[in-house]
Amino acid sequence: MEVKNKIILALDVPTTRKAIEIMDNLSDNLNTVKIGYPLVLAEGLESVTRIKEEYGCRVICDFKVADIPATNEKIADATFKAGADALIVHGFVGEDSAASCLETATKHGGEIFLLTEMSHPGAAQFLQPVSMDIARMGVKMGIHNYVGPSTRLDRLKKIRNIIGEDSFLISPGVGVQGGDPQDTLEFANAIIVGRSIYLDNDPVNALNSIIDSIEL
Ligand code: BMP
Repeated sequence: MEVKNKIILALDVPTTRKAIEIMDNLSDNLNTVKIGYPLVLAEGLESVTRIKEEYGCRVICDFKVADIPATNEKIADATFKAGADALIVHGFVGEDSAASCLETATKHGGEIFLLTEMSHPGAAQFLQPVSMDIARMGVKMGIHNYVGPSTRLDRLKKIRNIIGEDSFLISPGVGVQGGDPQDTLEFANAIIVGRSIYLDNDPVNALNSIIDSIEL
């Protein structure tokens, strides 16, 4: 797979203006960005539409959707109408809630990513005991895309084993949270990187360094 497809930029910046400034410099080396609450709560879903139109990249909306099915449907509908290609959905809320997002995504020709286990220390508190069950639920539902932690590679490996080689697994936690790009890509198809790139004094160089470390 082309290295461009292996890095997803988390655009957790406070303004569309800042997002555009970063993307003007980095978009040649990226195919996919992840946009979440930090940007959308500040600037609205128009920020998603704008980035999609301006750069034509794949946009994953990270709204970690975790509500009842009827509300999930509305959230997913608004997200795909804004131009998102994919939506990140929590699994712990159960099959009906995730199914609602999956159906809505399919209606729009979009996809969902099922979040299994998270990368932060607190994930061990409540989520970890059920994360492999969430992955199994996703497989049963026929979900193709998953999110799993780069900060616990033993767990990421287990998730990969459950979802199988043909599923698409993306992994946050690389860089500031401690995950390593190359090690993570042993199990994940792509890494998600935010602060290590957009907070760097030289984001172009930061992205290129990650690309080089992957290509080695
Ligand atoms: P950073 O590289 O700055 O740590 O950003 C990681 C990104 O991935 C953030 O957008 C964060 O919300 C998201 N994320 C995560 O870090 N861990 C998870 O388990 C799930 C996430 O979506």
